[in-house]
Amino acid sequence: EDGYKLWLQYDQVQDATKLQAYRQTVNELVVQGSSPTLTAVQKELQMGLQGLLGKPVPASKQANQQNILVAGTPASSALIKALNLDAKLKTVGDEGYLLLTANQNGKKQTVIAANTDIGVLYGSFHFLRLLQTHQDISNLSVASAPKIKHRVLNHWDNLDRTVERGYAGFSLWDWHRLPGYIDQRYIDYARANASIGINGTVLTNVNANALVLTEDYLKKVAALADAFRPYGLKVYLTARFSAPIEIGGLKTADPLDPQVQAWWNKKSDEIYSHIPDFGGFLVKANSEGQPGPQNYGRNHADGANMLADAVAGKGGIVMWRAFVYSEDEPDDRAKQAYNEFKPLDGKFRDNVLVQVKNGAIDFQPREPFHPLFGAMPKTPLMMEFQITQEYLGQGTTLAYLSPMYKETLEADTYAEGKGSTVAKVVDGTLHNYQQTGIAGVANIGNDRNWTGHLFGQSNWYAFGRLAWNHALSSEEIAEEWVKMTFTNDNKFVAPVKDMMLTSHEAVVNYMTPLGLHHIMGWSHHYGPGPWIKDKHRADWTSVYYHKADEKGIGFDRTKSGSNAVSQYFPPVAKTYGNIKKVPEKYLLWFHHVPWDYKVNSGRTLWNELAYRYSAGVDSVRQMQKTWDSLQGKVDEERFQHVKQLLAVQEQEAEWWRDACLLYFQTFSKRPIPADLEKPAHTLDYYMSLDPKFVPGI
Ligand code: BDP
Repeated sequence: EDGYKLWLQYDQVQDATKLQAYRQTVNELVVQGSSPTLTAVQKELQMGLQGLLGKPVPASKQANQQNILVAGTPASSALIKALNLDAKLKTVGDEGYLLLTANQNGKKQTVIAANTDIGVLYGSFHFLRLLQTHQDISNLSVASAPKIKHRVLNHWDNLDRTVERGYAGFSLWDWHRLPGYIDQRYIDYARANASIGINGTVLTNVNANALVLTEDYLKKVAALADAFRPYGLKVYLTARFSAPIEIGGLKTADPLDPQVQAWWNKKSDEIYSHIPDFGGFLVKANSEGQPGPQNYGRNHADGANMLADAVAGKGGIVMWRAFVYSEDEPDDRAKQAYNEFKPLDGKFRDNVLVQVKNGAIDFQPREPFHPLFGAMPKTPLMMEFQITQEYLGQGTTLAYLSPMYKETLEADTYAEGKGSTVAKVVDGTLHNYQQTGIAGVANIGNDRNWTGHLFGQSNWYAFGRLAWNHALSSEEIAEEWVKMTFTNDNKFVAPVKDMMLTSHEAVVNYMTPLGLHHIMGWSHHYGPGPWIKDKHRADWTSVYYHKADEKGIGFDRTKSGSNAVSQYFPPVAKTYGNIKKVPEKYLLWFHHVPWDYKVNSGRTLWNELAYRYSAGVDSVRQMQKTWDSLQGKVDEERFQHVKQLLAVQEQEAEWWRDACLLYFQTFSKRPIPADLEKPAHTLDYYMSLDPKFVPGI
């Protein structure tokens, strides 16, 4: 097994009692009605059941037998209609579904019912998951609906198939062979997304290329959209703000210029003529060199609204990113997005969502939640998480990210008093947003196993599951994923789940403990580079963020420093701003702390730092031991893949620990505690390694 099948393995159920019960319950499959999505439903159920039950399940248009599985909508299926589910179906909306055990004309039925075909497909995947994870299906009563409307992957894929911050090969989109050639991968990609409820995909990099908006490319995009459509996956594109100049021959891209507006309107017509259900645009503007409305003295709302108007009549949306910070701005980078966007609250069209990264810097291994969440009650804010591990060890690191996502989602903004969690902002319940969305920067490439590191699949999976239902626990999600991907054998599931649940903290410990951030190698962000300084942008150096000196370490974001804490609502500002109250995990994010400051453990800050770095390494070694003990419980191919990568990760963890401690020691001038492992090399050695990883330097 090479991992291609992801969590949709559909291996035969090994538990004999369960197998027998499932076989009895599902004698026959009845999917009435016809549509591409219902065809996908039938195909998936037949394939899944054949695998799981170890025998084909006959499909029929009539209920001939006892113990049938019926899937459909009241509109497409007389059997579903006869169940009179209207009241229940009302509660699950356009994409939700019911899983029920029912009796009709004396025949026992297992029912997958929804208002729409896509709801039926989501329900079918849920049903299969129950079997994949050995749940009881004899008396089903499930109602499920997504909490967030737009659940979207962001591919940072370039048209030459390189992937920005991608560590799993090249882009899945084979532009050269499109539109004529539809790779089976596209279908399997759509299946995988549908299985976790992801309903949108932005095909192209936020650092955008206008070419994708030309006729030839639109035909290719349309072919992908056609392949994805039965699976409920809408296609979106990134819009390069200067496209009217680059491909339209105009002299300006000023959003208030009527010619520019007309160009986008026409472009939108053209796009929709190829892709009638086109989702809309994702835009990175006036950020890291991307053009935007500010080039013309306009603001983000002017830019977003122009594009929003172009797609509004066709049901499109604009996801306008709030990831902005300027090298000319002397203020703390962490404050800039808030300062720019907060005053624009209420100024955006109804079909604009402002897409905000989970934290105010940039996808660090750990960040406190972005202060914009809760601060824009009149503007739907959508969450942007990073699934690809840009700052998290990239392709060689096992880090299960659900705990990181949950940490942000569960954080309390106090925007409307206690309990105003980020999740409630994002799902729209706090401020009654009409549009809601969540995006994950994809970790998917054309590697055979999709994500490079096999465990990267769990992050794609977790993102989708949380996008559907952010109330799920990281543990539940891990358990599902392990069972579906590998086995239900609890001797495997329990230790692997534990390993996953501790893995993110392990990485935080050996990279950026106690609130440290952005100390990775210059530009590539792989490996330690706390010594990075004197570059053309201060806010891309490490010393800007850790501020280590003889006295201590950390970024003072309290009143005595940048006062970034003031952007949070008062209860949060008070907690984060108080060195005694701030959660220790954010200590150095908000405070410049003396080396001898006593932390919760009773140790000095310096010693604590040393212990944390070491603990991170120890955790990786523990993961190795756990994995080694599981040889034989998983196929050798996947076993060896993970084993080798864990060995690489151990070396990286040591590298991080040693490089960071030696470097910070030049300021702290204190010894590494005697009971800890000593660095293997000198600081000069580690500093000499770094640039070699950077092409062109
Ligand atoms: C940073 C990446 C950069 C992206 C940027 C973004 O380093 O490659 O273009 O974010 O999100 O994390 O736009």
